[in-house]
Amino acid sequence: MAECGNGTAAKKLKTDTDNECKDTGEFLSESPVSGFEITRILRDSAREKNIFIHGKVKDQDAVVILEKTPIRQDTLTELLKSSELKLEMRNDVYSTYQLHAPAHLNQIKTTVVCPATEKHVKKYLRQEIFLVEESGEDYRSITLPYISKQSFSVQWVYNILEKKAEADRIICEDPDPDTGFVLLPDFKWDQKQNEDLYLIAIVHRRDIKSLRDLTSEHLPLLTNIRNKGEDTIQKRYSVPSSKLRVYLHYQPSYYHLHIHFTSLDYEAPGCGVERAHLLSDVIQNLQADSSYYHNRIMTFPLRTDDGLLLEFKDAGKL
Ligand code: GTA
Repeated sequence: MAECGNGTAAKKLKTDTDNECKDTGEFLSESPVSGFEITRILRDSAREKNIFIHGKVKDQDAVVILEKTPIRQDTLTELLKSSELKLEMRNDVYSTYQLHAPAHLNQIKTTVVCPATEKHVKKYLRQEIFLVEESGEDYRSITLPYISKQSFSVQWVYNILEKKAEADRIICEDPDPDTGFVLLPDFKWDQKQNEDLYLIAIVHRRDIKSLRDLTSEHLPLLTNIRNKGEDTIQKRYSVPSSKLRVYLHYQPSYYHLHIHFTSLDYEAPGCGVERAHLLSDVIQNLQADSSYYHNRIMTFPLRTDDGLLLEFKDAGKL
């Protein structure tokens, strides 16, 4: 693992020969999804080519996400050469086929959440969404009490910071307790191609829940993450800062400060204006006004049965 900013030679993206599941070790002898019993489809998208399924694994609730991965340019020649084609139709100069690719070029990214809580299930269920306007006072009287008792566990974050999980995936670390962070691939990115590059920087400090807690005191932390994160990504993946979307979510799902680094060419879930706040804007706003995020009205989307939406309704705010 490199120190942030001291990125070493560009990391090789996975090539054909790396492709036989060597990146995570080897094929599992027991698949965590083979005994999965489907309860219901939470949502699916033909355009995004993914499906979110709720079910049970050995009596435990689980969510499984299946997602077709992007077609990689570096495997095109092999894909076209070594696949079988089944003709669907031919008409004049037009013809369509089913291409049966070799297994190692035909993977489906699979995410398993098990045991899944009811909150996980609701998070992935397709639901109507509503915009909420939250003043600083609303945050302190409605949101903060709610998230203090209802938010997702951040144990996975502590596991990363303490090197109990994903230690071998860390791209770089700045260990400073005040301005330090860990940069690693987000679990939505399979690291096979830069087109959908997605990394997250997780701060070492454990006292910053979200954007709302940030003041000018945190500017050294934020600028450190921006500078070293962008520098490391440039050196490691040859992606310049002008091709990166660097942002924070409000509301986040996990209330431990983290910053999203995604490829500008990739429309990551949650990168829309109603949820994403560019890190460079956040830095400028705090430079202009230290209590900007303490006081301003924040607008964000909530799903129909999100408990926080109910709290806003009960308080007569909707
Ligand atoms: N490396 O264990 C982890 C881990 N977990 C549990 C979450 N993340 C992790 N990364 C690593 N290891 O980008 C990542 C998430 C996310 C970030 C948390 O941490 O992938 P956030 O607090 O702002 O919460 O960010 P957010 O954005 O709501 O989380 P998430 O999970 O990305 O959900 C947003 C939407 O993305 C979902 O509603 C869903 O539409 C979509 N989505 C979520 N997971 C997937 C997936 N696997 N495939 C496709 N779409 C997905």
